[in-house]
Amino acid sequence: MSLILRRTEAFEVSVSAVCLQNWTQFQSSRYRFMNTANWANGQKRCQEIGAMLLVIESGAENSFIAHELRLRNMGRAWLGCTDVKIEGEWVCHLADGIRAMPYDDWKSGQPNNYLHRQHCADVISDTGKWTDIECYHERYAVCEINSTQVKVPAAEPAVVCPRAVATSCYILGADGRLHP
Ligand SMILES: [Ca+2]
Ligand SMILES: [Ca+2]
Repeated sequence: MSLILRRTEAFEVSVSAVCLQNWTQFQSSRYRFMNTANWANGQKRCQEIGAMLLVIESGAENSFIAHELRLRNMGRAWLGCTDVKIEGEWVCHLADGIRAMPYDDWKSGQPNNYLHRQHCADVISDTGKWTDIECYHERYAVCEINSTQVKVPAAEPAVVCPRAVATSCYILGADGRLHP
């Protein structure tokens, strides 16, 4: 019984180790850079791959993301943060719930809630500065997974791990290290 359980755990770890190669790492987070979508659809696509829209928590992370966006020729990307519920009260959607915005880098004059309908936040890759805009706009979706809470959904391996790649999976040994 316990042997079977251990084998299952090892398999899950091996799948995560391979699949997460498609993600870009910075500190304790991994990111996947997706196509444009409106805010709600961007969040939905991230959730479908076990992630959430990017939430930036430090100046270092902000600079990293702006740089990665520029490398990909991506102009503006969503942040997983809105003030749609209470105007001016910015909150961010994390895997374990909604929290007050942990960090901000608003562009001068932003957020301005122009025409009283700008309730989603985006980051501009050129400067790393943020603006509030209408949530229906199309922006790149950057999905983020915190490595400390990695949960690769069952559907993910079939999509991103071709059979040839899966043969190089790693097994988590009893010593806590990954082995080929
Ligand atoms: Ca607003
Ligand atoms: Ca604005």
